[in-house]
Amino acid sequence: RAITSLEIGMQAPEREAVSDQGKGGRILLVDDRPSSYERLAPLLSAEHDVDVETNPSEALFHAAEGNYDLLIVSLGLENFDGLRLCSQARSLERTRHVPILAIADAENNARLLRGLEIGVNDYLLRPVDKNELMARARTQIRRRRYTDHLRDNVQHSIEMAITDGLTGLHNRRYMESHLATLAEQAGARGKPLALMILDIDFFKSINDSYGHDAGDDVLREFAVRIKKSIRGIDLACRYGGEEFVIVMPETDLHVAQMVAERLRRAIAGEPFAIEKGTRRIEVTISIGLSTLERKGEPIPDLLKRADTALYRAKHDGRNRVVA
Ligand code: GH3
Ligand code: MG
Ligand code: MG
Ligand code: MG
Repeated sequence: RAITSLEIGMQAPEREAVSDQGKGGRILLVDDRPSSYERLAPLLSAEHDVDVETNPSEALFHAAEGNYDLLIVSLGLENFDGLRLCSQARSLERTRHVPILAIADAENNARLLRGLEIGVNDYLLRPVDKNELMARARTQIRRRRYTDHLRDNVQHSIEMAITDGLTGLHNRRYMESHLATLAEQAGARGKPLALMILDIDFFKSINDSYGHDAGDDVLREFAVRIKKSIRGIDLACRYGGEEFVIVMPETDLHVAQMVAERLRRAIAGEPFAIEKGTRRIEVTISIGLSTLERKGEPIPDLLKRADTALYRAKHDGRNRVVA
């Protein structure tokens, strides 16, 4: 029986988790007692890459910069509070997901419990048993790799769900879920909001004359030019086949008209390369503009007005901006 791609996708990480021995990890050992780290570091080094940080005030920085698979923190440090380091590591973006293995003295139960509360993943009691140290380090490193893998998969799925595959712009679903928020924010802050629908003129005849691949080239290049002409806070998406929408927060009609006109010229003024750059063709677009008229105005009304304006731009001869 053939294995389906779905099964492969589901089983791969589990297989990896089983076969991954948790060896060869990058470990940062934070410990300022020579009697302790001089014993632990060589043990760990037999299987892993180990850095020792004996200066506690540098430890967080070191941990954030070093891309570690595991932090081993000695809680009984002489000169500083290991627990505080653990809690800081948990709140810092760069170290949030790095597992922490704490080493504590048996008599200091309260500190140990506190450590587990703030996100220490596992602990060892002194005197540290060699086999226990190695096994717990491996377990944490293995889990870290597995959860990294899962997180990458989830992130990838989310990106796929909100991105248009052809152009790399956001897709319609993302735009629609975001537009309401942007409109609400604009309303609440008393700021303007502009929206434009851009539609390639006679796109069907580009496909008919030069083929579907050439049409796709035009769509991709169009998206590149859109990205170049908008700000970071603007939201651009491929709304449908050869229709795009740009939402511009904090932009009034006058400014939006200038942006739209600049974009129209950026398209009409520079021919598009197709057929692997061997041919260049003229492309024009029409743009319909609308702005938020009042607080709480329904999004469909905003889109409808831009669409009506676009229809007029087409009707009036194309290659133009209508508000
Ligand atoms: P107008 O100036 O009125 O906008 O005319 P038009 O030809 O651009 O408009 P129409 O809506 O009739 O045609 C749009 C065409 O876009 C039809 C469809 O085959 C094509 N199309 C839609 N999505 C894609 C795509 O992803 N790739 C390519 N190459 N063509 C596409
Ligand atoms: Mg059309
Ligand atoms: Mg069109
Ligand atoms: Mg169209």
